[in-house]
Amino acid sequence: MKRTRVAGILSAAIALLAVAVGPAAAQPSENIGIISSLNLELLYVAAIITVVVEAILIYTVVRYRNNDDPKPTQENRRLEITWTVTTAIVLLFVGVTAYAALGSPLVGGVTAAQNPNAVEPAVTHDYPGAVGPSPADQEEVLEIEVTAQKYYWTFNYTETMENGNTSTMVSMTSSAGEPLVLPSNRTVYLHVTSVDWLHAVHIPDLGLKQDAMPGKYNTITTELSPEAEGNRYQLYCAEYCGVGHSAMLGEVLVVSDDEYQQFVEDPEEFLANR
Ligand SMILES: [Cu+2]
Repeated sequence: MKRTRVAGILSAAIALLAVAVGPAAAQPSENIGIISSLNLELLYVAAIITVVVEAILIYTVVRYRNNDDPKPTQENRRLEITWTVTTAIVLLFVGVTAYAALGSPLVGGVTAAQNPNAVEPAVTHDYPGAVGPSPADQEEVLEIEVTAQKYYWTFNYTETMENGNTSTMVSMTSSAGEPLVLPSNRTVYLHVTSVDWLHAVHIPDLGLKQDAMPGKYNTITTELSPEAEGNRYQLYCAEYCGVGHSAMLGEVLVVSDDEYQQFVEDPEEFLANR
């Protein structure tokens, strides 16, 4: 049975591809690496399906072009099982690969369930939703509060003091042309919120996107690769928020850990030389 064979080949090809698609080339952040790999996997599978479907279509048109008396297909159980099972395999593949990507904190955000013993997040507003790092990672994780407001962004570089309160080391605003400065090779937590209404932070090249909601924090995380050092990335507002929305922009500047220490010690001096 030809159709069964085609379905078998298709299923085998999808399974092979799922194994064969390796990690994408060096990316500026782990987040965008995961998203790009998922896109590629889905694209390869979609390309194979397109070729198979078009081949069957063209074959059918050519093969039966002189049939002046076509008969409708009567019940064909084998055909029905084939197209049901093939579709199920494709949907399962899409679901499982997408779930694997979305389940990562780098794509789906940091949740309390993933950090059950999390320390208090270093945030300045009394809003719920922010998730702090686990105690073992507390020293290593850099926490930054990203606050949206009509029509600019505030970046608060925060830390937890010994008495448990949050102190802000540095505060920068996009309206003053100041970038969000991120060190490479270090886990960064961005606690995203808004003080008026809905906005959304979006840094497409780094694979970062999250809603900024009033009265609530959403925590996202990233780790930037050393190849991104010295680069600037565009930050957008991705939620239509009013007349100033299209100008609600910012920049992300990636630096080395040493440069980041210089920045925290004297932000004005550091940024003046950039
Ligand atoms: Cu907006």
